[in-house]
Amino acid sequence: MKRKGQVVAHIDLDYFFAQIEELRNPGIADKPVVVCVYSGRTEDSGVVSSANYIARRYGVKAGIPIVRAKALLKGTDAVFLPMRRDEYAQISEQVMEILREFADVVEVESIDEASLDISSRVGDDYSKAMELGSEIKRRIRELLGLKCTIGIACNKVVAKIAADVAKPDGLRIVKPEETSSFLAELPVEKLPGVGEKLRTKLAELGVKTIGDLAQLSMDKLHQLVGEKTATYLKLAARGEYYEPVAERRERKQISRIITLKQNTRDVEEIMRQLSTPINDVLTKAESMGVSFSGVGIIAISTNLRIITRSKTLNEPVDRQLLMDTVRHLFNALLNEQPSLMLRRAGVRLFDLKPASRQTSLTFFQ
Ligand code: TTP
Ligand code: CA
Ligand code: CA
Repeated sequence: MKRKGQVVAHIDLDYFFAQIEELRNPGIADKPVVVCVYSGRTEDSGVVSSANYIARRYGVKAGIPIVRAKALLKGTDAVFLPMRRDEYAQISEQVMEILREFADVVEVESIDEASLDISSRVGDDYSKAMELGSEIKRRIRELLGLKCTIGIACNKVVAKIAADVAKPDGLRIVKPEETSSFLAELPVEKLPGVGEKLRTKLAELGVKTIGDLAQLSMDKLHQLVGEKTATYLKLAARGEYYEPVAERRERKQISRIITLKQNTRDVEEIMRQLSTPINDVLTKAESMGVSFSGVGIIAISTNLRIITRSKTLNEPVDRQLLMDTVRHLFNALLNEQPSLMLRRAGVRLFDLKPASRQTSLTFFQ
C-alpha cells in the first residue's frame, strides 16, 4: 500500500458560493453574506448553502435553516442571496481547468475541491511543492479573483485535512516525516469519513483524537463499522491511506480560456485571439471521440466579473457553426452590456455525445 514519493495537493475554495457572490458584487464583501437554498414553501423556508467568514462569526454556517440565520444576523446589514448553482458550476469548471495546468492527474472531488498528484512535477522536494502551491493560489486569484486553501502531503487524506486546518486563504505543507505528529492531536472528526454518529460512538470508547484512533484495536473499530470502513479508518488515521489520485468523472464539457493581449470589446479581435483555443477544444473533442451540440462563451471583465452565455443547437456542431455561434454570443453579450470591457475570453463545448460511427471510424483509422 505504501507508495513512496507521492505528493498530493488538495485545493478547496474558500466559502465558495458566497465568495462568488462577493466577486460579482464587491459592495457586499464587508457584510455578512449568506447564500440560501429557498425551498419555496414559505418566504424564508430553506437552508443556508454557504456563508462568508463575516457571517460565520455570528454562528451562521451551511445547513442551518434560513430563519435561524436571519435571527443570528438580526440588526446587521447581512445580505441573503439565492443560490445560482449553474453559474457556480461554470466557475468550478474554470478552476479545474486551471488546476490541470499544474498536474497530470486531477481528481475533482466536489464542486469546489480537487486533489492533484504533483509527484512528477516536484519529485519528493517539499520546498518545490510549497512553491507550486503558492503558484496555484496566485493563478486562481489572478485569473478568477478567487481565494482558496491548499494542503500538501503524502496522500489525499492528509492533504485534505491540511487544507481544512489552514482555511481560509491558507497553504499548509505536511512533510512525510511530520504526518504522524500533525494528525495525532487533531479531533477525530477532522478525518474524512468520521461523521457525528461515529464521533459519538468513538468518544464513548475514549477516542477523541486521530492519534487515539490510530491506536484503537482493529477489533474494537470493527465492532463499530464494517470491515472496509474499519480498514480505511485505521490506515487514514495513521496517515497511510495511499489511494492514488485518479480522474473519476466523465468529462461533461471541454473549455479553454485565454487572457486577451489587451482589454477589448471588439468582437473580431476577440475571435482572432480565440482561434487557437477553438482549435484546441475541437482537437480535444476529436481525441475524446465526442461530438457536441452545446456551445458556450466565457467572458471575464476587467474587474474580474465572470459572465457566461450559451446556446444548445439541434445538431452536432462543426467548426463553422462553432465559430458563428461564438461570434453571435459575444456580439449579443457586448451589445447588451455597453460598458463591458473584457480581460479574458473563452469557449466551452458541452452536451458531449459519442461521435457518430462514421466519425469515430475515421478517427481510429
Ligand atoms: P464547502 O467547501 O464545505 O464550504 P465553503 O466553500 O462554503 O466554505 P469553506 O471556506 O469552509 O470551504 O462547500 C463548498 C460549497 O458547497 C459551498 O460554498 C456551498 C455548497 N454547500 C451546500 O450547498 N450545502 C452544504 O451543506 C455544504 C457543506 C456546502
Ligand atoms: Ca470550500
Ligand atoms: Ca469543499
